[in-house]
Amino acid sequence: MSRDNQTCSQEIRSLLHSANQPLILSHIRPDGDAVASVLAMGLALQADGKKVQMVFPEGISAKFKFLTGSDQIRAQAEPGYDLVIALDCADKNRMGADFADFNVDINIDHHITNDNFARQNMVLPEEPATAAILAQFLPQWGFPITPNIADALLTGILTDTIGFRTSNVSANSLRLAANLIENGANLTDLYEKSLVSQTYSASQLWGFALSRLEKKGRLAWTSITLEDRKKAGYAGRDDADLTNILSAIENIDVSVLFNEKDNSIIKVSWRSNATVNVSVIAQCFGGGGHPPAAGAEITGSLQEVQNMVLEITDSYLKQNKSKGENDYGK
Ligand SMILES: [Mn+2]
Repeated sequence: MSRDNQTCSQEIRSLLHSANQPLILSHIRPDGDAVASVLAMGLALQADGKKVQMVFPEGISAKFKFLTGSDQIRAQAEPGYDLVIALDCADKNRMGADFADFNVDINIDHHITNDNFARQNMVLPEEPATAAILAQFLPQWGFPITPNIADALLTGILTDTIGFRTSNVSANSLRLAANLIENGANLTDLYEKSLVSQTYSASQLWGFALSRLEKKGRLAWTSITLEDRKKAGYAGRDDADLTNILSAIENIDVSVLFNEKDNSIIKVSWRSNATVNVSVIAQCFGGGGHPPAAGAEITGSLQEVQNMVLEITDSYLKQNKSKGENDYGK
């Protein structure tokens, strides 16, 4: 760890210990890592006797409600907090409209696009999940990993790495996971609940969306429409993990999912293999993310957004190919 990170880690440790009423936030449309990181930090600080607030303005997916502490999650912050912690959140706007102007004390994240918006910023883009950062540092900061905290952290790592299969998984990530299992996390149970099990309506939603699957060269895409959602009876606003299915198609470098929301907003999600950095494309559209997985929200009709995004993604792929190099780095 660099000297800067070491100093930052010590500052974070003392901020965490001197707080009495920490407020813990993450990003809008929370994924498994967001929920898991907030719960792990929340449970750790609670065990230390602090009055903790864990806030997600839109609530969390039913999928993660099996995690201990999820019943304490609230939609709004109550006054009285004395420390603001943002986890897995690349910038303040991603915290949601309610919190975008908050002064954040601690920012712990692994997004390469993080703009260091807090007083103390521990941003480690080489880590595959924010939960992996917490799994490393919570014990160093003096907060023991209980079985419930271990379950949360392993869920965060599992979901962000799609079951340890993203290219940023290292031997160290597996050692961290092994430690979590030794601390009481149940790998089989968490894997089933967070990655394998799907509702019937989610499976139907996949069917409707996959019936429109298309590809051009090494680019594949499809969409989820509002109509699909209605027909499938799918209540969630997310993509039912369809991106994980798209990213499994062979001989494809980049897959794109267009998810139609209300009010002419299209959520676009890019996934890539190790040769293309899709966070660069997402940033062109005001979004962000990681080299292998990025997203943006674009206003327009599904058709308009699809045409525009596919054109730019395709030309980026061609450019990437003609450069003959891999700017994904490692
Ligand atoms: Mn994450």
